[in-house]
Amino acid sequence: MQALIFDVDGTIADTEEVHRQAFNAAFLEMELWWNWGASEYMELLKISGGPARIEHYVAGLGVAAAEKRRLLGLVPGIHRVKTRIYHELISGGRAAARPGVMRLIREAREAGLKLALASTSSTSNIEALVSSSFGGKLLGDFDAIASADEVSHKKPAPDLYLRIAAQLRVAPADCLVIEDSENGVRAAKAAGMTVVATPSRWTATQDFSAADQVLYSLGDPGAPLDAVTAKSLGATEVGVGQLRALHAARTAHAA
Ligand code: XBP
Ligand code: MG
Repeated sequence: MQALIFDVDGTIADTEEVHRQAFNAAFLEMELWWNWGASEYMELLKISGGPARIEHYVAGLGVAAAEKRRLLGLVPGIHRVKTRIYHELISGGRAAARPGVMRLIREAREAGLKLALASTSSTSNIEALVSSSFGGKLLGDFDAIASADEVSHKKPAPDLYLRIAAQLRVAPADCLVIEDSENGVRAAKAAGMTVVATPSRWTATQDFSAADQVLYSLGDPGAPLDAVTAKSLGATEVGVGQLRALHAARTAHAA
């Protein structure tokens, strides 16, 4: 294993509640009568990418075809308003880092692994989140940051992960990915990488059978792994050693 790649939304921080609030605030600001509740948003999260998510929602509205076309024409503007509001909310520190993420980034850096972020969201959203929830200097810890802005096919297509591997100059088989969603796991697996799923409350009902390991937390001294997981991993938190073992086991299995 030579590189550790983190998905962003839902993986390094629980951002989806902030995204949901930003979508709803944008709908209000643009005088649309939409409001995405938590359970509806859990369903909509199966569509990667904000613009596509709004389009999917419009397609399901019971309105005349001409009205649907008009609403679809508004999507880019709605998403721009949503992104502005998301930046305002996120810079207020709304999304806390998930347990173990900061620790694992530090340990991976000390172990000489290459580090990257891969998100379906935009580069500006990634920078706003990392600056507000991790301290701006952490951005410098990443050897590559890739976002949906740079690829034509979003997760579950492998494009974003293949792009990251190329930027890192590491073979996909030598990369391990941490992801919170089924689309993300499928994208990384399609790219030929080892994948550890860390479902969030928003993705807990999705199918993670394609993942090489499913963990509900990476663990931290203050938030140790549950006893069953700790016993199977031989540790109360996931460190570089545990990830190396997972990667080796998957590589041996694939051989
Ligand atoms: C999660 C997504 C994004 C966010 C919303 O991305 O699918 O669409 O939900 O952000 P990740 P945008 O792959 O990082 O989990 O509105 O900017 O798309
Ligand atoms: Mg995610």
